[in-house]
Amino acid sequence: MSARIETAVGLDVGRIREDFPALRQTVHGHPLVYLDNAATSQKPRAVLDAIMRFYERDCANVHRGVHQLSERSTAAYEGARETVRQFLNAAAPAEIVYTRGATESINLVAQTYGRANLRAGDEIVVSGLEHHSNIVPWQMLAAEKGAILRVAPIDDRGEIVPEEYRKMLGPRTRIVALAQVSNALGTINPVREMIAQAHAAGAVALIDGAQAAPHMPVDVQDLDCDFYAFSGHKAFGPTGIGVLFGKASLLDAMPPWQGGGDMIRSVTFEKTTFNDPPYKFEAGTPHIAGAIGLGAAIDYVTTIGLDRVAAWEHELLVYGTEALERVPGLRLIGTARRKAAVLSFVLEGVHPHDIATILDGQGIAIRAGHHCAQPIMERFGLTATSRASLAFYNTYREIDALVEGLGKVREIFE
Ligand code: C6P
Repeated sequence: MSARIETAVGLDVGRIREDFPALRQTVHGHPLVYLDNAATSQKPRAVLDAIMRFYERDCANVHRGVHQLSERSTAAYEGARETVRQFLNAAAPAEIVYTRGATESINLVAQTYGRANLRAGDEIVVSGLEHHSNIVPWQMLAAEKGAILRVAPIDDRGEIVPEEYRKMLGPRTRIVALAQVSNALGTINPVREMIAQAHAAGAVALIDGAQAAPHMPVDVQDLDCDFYAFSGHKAFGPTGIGVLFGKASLLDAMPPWQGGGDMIRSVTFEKTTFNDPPYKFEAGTPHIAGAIGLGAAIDYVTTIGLDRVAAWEHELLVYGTEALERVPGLRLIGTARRKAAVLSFVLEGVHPHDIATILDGQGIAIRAGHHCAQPIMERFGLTATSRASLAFYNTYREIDALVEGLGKVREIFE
C-alpha cells in the first residue's frame, strides 16, 4: 500500500479497512482481495451494528403502533429516509421511495409513470451500455403499449455517441433512461447534459445510479433528473433495500404500483383512496432493518466524503489501468475518457470464467461473465469479460495482487 498517495487524497485506507470485518479473512489460504464491488460491496461494522441494534432493541412495525418500540422503529426508518434525501440532495423526504433495489425502482417507474403516460408509437430512449435492469422493464412496457425502444449507440471507447443520442430525441420521446456509470465498462456518462437534452425534447429522464451513487457525489437537483435509482447493497448497505428518487410533482401524479397496507388512506369495498408519496409506493411492511442499515451506510460514506472516495478510486483506476496494460495479451474493454473504477478486460486465449476461477484460488474475487449487460458485450464482439471493480477500501497492493494473479493465469495457459 503506498501511504504517500493515499495521504494525498486524505484517506487512511489501512484504518478504513479495519471497519470492514469481511475484508479480514483469508480465502483458499490467501488474504481476501475483494475486487467485485460493482456486484456488491462489503459492509462496515457501523451498518452491521445498526441492523443488530434494530433487531435487538427496536424491532416493531413502522407507522402502525403507538407503543414505544414502534415509535423507535418508525423514527429510525424515517430518519434514514432523511439521510437518503440529504445524500441525493432531494428537495423533500417525500421524494425518496424505498424499494428492493435499483431494479425494482426502474420497474416501478415503468409500471406506474410509463403505463399511465405512454401511448402506441411513443418512444423510450436508452443507451447501448445499459444493464438489463434498465432495458427489460422498458421492453416490457413498450410491448404492452405498442411503444418503440430506441437505443443510442456506443463507440469503440465505450462512450455514448452524443450526436446519435441527440438524433434519437424527438416529439415522440416520452422517457429517456440512462446509466450514470456503466457496470460493464465503467464509462461515466455526461448525464447532466443528456437530461437537459431529454427535457428539451419534452421527455422525462430516469438515471440508473446503481454504479454511481456509491462512488461519487450525486445531486439530483443539480442533475435535474426526474427519477434516480440506486441499490443499498452496492453502497455498503444491506441487500434487499434500494431507493427511487422521483420529483414530487411526478410522484404525486403517478398511480400507485402495488396495493396493500400503508399505501392507502381509506378502504371500503366501493372505493380506496391512496396515501401520499412516498407511502403510496411502499405497500406492505417494508424492509425496515434494510432502510436503517442503508442510513448507517450513507452516514459512513458521507463521513469519509464522496469527493475523497471518488478521488481515491480514480487514483486506483489510473494505477490499475497502467498495470493491466502491461500484462501481455490483455485488452481493456471500456476506455472512456471519463471512467469509474471498473476494469473490464479479456486475456488472449483464456476464457474469462477460467481467469476468475484461477484468481479465486489465490483469494482474489472478481466477476466474469456478461455482467447482465449482454448488448454491450455484443457491441464489442464478446460474450464475456473479466471485471475488477474497486471501492475506496481497495489498495495498490491489491491491484498488484491481481496483476501477479494474472501472471499465474498466463503461466497455466502457456
Ligand atoms: N449490477 C453487477 O455485477 P440490483 O440488482 O437491483 O441491485 O441492481 C441492478 C443494476 C442496475 N443497474 C446497474 C448499472 C447495475 O450495475 C446493476 C447491478 C451488478 O454489475 C449485478 S448484475
